[in-house]
Amino acid sequence: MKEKVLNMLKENKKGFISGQKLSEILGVSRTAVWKVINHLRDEGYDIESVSRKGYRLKVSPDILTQGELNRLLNTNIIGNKIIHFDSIDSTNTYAKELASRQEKAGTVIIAEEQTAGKGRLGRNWTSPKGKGIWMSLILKPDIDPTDAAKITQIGAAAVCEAIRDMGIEAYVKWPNDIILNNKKVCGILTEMSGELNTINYIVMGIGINANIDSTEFPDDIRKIATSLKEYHREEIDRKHLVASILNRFEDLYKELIDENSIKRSIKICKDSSILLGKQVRIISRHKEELGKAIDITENGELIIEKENGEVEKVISGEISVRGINGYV
Ligand code: BT5
Repeated sequence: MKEKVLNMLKENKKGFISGQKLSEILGVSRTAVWKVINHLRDEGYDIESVSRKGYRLKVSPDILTQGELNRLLNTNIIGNKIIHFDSIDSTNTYAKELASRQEKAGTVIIAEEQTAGKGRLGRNWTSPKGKGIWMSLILKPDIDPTDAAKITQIGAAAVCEAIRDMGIEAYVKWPNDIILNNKKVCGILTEMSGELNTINYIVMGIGINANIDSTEFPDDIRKIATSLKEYHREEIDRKHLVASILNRFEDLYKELIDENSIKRSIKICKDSSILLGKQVRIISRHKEELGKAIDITENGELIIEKENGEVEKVISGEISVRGINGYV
C-alpha cells in the first residue's frame, strides 16, 4: 500500500490529494492512509498536509528504494523486486542467503551502508552511508558454471556505459574494476553456488563510490580510490545511475541467456579498456608475471603476451592485474 500511496502522491506533485480520495481508491480507512503517510515521512519524504485539501509531496529523499526506482526502470526481470536496507553487513551475503531460499532471479538488494562490505578473496569494501551504490543482483542463469565469470564482464560493461552516459570518462580494468583518473571508482564481486554442471544461483555485487569526498576514504585506499563526485565536481543522482545500470545490465544479460554470447559486453569492455596495449603485472596466489595485455576474448578472458613472446589466456578467478608502476 505504501508504494501505491507514494505513486499517487508523485503523480499529483503539483496539487493536493485528499485523504478521502486516497482512502476510497485504496479501499482502506483514512486512519490507515494517515499511518502510511507517517511511515513515508519517517523514510524522509517531505509531505505537506493541509486541512480540507489533503496531502502533497514536496521532496523525495535520496534513497534507493523500490518506490524511488520503479518509474526509472524499464526492465522485465531485473529489479522487479528491490529490497532496501538502511544498513546491512553485506548485500552480497544477504542476497546469497535469499537466493539459497528460493528467492526469484532478478531480485536486487540495495543498502545505504554496508558494515562489512566484501571485495574478492576476503578483502574489505568501504561502503559509507548514503554515499555510494552498494547493491547485489540475484541471477539464476541456465549456463555452464565455468561461464559464471562472464556475468562480471556484463556487469562491468553496464556500469561503464552508464557512467560514460553521464559524460564521465570511465574505463574498465579487467576483470572487475571501473576506473576514473587511474583510480578505482567501482568494484564488482560475483559469487556463485553450484554443482559440477549446474548453477544454483549467482550473486553479482556492484559497489560504486558515488558521492564520497576523497577525505572520507580510509587512509589505506585513499591513493587508489576515487568517486564520481570527485571527478564530476558535483553530487551525482544515485537513483538515475542505479536505474541506468540495471536497464543496461538486463539488455546485455539477455544476449547471454538468449544467444549464449557476451559479444556486446566484451566490445564495450574492450573499447573502454584501460589495460589493453599496456604492460601489466599478473598476480595470482603463488606467482607474479609481467606481460603485455593484448586482447580480451569473446568469452571474457584476458590475453597476455609474456616477455618471452608466449601468449597466454588469463581467466579472471583469483587473478589481480596491476600496472607496472601503480594500480593501473
Ligand atoms: C572488488 O574486490 O572490487 C569487489 C567489490 C564489490 C563491492 C560490492 S558492494 C555491494 C556488494 N556487497 C558486498 O559486500 N560487496 C559487493 P577487489 O577487486 O578484491 O578489491 C578490493 C580492494 O579494493 C580492497 O582490498 C581495497 O584495496 C579496495 N577498496 C575497498 N573499498 C573501496 C572503495 N570503496 N573504493 C575503491 N577501492 C576500495
